[in-house]
Amino acid sequence: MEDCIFCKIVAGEIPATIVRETDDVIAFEDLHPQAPHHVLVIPRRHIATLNDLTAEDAVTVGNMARVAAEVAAERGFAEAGYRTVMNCNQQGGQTVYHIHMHLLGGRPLGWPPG
Ligand code: IU
Repeated sequence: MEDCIFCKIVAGEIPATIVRETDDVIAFEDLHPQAPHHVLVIPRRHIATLNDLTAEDAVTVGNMARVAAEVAAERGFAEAGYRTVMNCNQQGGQTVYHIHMHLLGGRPLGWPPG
């Protein structure tokens, strides 16, 4: 997708602090962290929103969750706990239309979200 900022990160056309890469997923530091640890996990393939997922994306979405858990473990906050969030469309707070899993950790997180 030519105008997608996250596709450009996948392609290496714009910089990001990449923390993990697999065949189908990459993880990088969020530019505006909302917690001591705030990493975004995205599929390499452009998928605009959660509403666009098909059965063929199931393994990749599972891998996104697995990578998030691995980063949490590597950084030592898996046992303390953390949150993963995938926002969908305007009322869900989605601002970048390439699906991404937020991994937030390193502090207590309130509930419900705003
Ligand atoms: P959202 O769920 O679509 O609202 O999350 C988008 C996130 O992408 C948000 O936390 C931004 O800080 C983050 N981000 C980024 O890390 N790098 C970018 O170039 C852009 C957004 I644009």
